[in-house]
Amino acid sequence: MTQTTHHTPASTARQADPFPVKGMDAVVFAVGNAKQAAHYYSTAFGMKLVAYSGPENGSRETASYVLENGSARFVFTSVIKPATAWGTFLTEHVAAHGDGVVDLAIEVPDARAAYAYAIEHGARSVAEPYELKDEHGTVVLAAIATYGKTRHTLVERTGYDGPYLPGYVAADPIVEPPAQRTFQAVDHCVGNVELGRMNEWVAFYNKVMGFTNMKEFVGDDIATEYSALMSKVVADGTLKVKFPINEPAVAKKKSQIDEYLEFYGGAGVQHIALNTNDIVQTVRQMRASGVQFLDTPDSYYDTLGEWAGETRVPVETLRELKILVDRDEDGYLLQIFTKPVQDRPTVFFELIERHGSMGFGKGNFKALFEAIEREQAKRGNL
Ligand code: TYF
Ligand code: FE
Repeated sequence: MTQTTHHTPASTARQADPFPVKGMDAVVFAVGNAKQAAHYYSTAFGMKLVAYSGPENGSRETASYVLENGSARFVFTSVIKPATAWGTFLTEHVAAHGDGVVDLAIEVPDARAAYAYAIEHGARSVAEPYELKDEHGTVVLAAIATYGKTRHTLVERTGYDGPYLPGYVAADPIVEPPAQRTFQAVDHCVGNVELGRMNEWVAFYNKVMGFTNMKEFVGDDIATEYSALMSKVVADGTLKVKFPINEPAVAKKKSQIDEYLEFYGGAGVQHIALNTNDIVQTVRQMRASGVQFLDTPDSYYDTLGEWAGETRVPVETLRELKILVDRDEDGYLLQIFTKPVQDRPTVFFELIERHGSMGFGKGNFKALFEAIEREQAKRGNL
């Protein structure tokens, strides 16, 4: 059911890494009300507010809240009164797309070099390299365009010791973060692109960032059978930054990707997957805080042991919390998906606990896509 592509060995990729990255720097969301979003991601997702930029510290155009959980960093920005092209962009973005991701920022050791490589290999410039300075040091930033209106800001922050970027001040947590961390890193960031454009965007990451294709993808056979989508994954040579790209497939039912494209108003970020070391505790906590997860039928758990084997979590606990399991030659993973986190059926989150497997849950695609289709049907979009 899955096919295998050639995967560049990590050692080869390291030797000649044309586009070294340190990891994800931040996922930046443009939202209608950043103050309330910061509250939700604090109380429901267990993140911690660490930095703020707004009128009180000289930013009269936008309010931005920076939340962290381990190395995962989310920034929520909303417009107070547009004054520059950035304020106009954000206003129009929220009007057209609802709450969504405007920037998958990547931390790089050398932003000027990364930007130059990307532009040389066909990237469209959004911002030429520039420096921001304050008493904590200097940050170099540059930005290139990706699918839809999404961008990748390239962030060079080595030696900078401020709470986020110059222009931000440290902020106290909104609530006391949970005693046990809910998640600690961004595992992967998924984009939905228009029908027929997946390979173009995969080629973009191959060329512009030297990313290679990971072996897991949804082929034509799966697409027409039940998934109604095609998917390929690109990653940097160290697998710290992983970007699956989906496109709709023509199948028996209306694709979940078509639903996203219709309601988002074009291509954009579909889901952000977050690494957790204790998915059971995290799901319990998030459910108790009101986060809604996709349902999984009991029949999934009735046959789970036969193919997934033993995991560190008893099947009855997985069944209770609707956590999914997948296993491959390298190990297993536990994962679960939230329902969309805004009124539009667009952006959602995944929690993933990896035990060796570097896959994305291909064994769950059928169960997962059926669960998504049940939600689509409730919304009248199937
Ligand atoms: O990131 C992935 O590939 C998995 C599976 O619409 C997935 O999380 C793929 C497509 C999709 C939802 C989940
Ligand atoms: Fe995922």
